[in-house]
Amino acid sequence: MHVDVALGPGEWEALDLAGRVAVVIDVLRATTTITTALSNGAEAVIPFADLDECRAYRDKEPEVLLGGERGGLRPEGFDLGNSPLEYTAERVFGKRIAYTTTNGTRAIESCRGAEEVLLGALVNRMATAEKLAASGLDAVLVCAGKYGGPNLEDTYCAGAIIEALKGPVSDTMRLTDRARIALTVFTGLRADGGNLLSTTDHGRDLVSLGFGDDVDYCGRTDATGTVGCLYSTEIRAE
Ligand code: 3SL
Repeated sequence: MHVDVALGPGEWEALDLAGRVAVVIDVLRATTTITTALSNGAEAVIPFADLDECRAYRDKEPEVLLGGERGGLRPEGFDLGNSPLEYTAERVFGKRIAYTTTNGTRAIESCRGAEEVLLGALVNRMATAEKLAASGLDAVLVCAGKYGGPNLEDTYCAGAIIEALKGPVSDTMRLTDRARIALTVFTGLRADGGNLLSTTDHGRDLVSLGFGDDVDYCGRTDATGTVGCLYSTEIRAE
């Protein structure tokens, strides 16, 4: 199994995704929030890179919830922001959610050429690795990053998923240099465990916006077995 990592948006365009599984990673907070919504029974999350397109979708389908953020905050007229803690079973069970964020939904959009697209985060790290191993396909872990470049939390999560993959496919796993960078970040920082996220650039921004509880939640490794998968235009639990 060949495993590559796109560390940030500058690397998305050159990716050859044909015949591969892409795993989108935006630990703070998009892929954690989508995973939480699905694990709390949301029927589907419909991702939009563009805010106006997301609103227009709800105009056509008034029963959907609108969720997401700009600048970390709930956009005007939205039902839900981007805090995973808002996506409780009471709010989302059985619902379809039209969802847009600054980086995460753009990263999902960039993976449409892949054979399969999974949504990975720390909260579903082991479950994501198991789905990857079961696919038998080569993998590209696509980090959302920040400010057009890499960030620590997504690189760390990519490394955590690769580490978890070692069990099932160690004999056949071939890592690119970028995948080895992610694994090295993970092995070097894993002792920091749950405290790591709050020390990152984006973690600090979220804490200063009052989302410290989100940052703690996003660091709960292997909290769920739910993995979102993109089916055409919708993300559903696999
Ligand atoms: O950019 C994104 O996709 C978001 O996850 C960013 S935030 O954590 O909601 O600020």
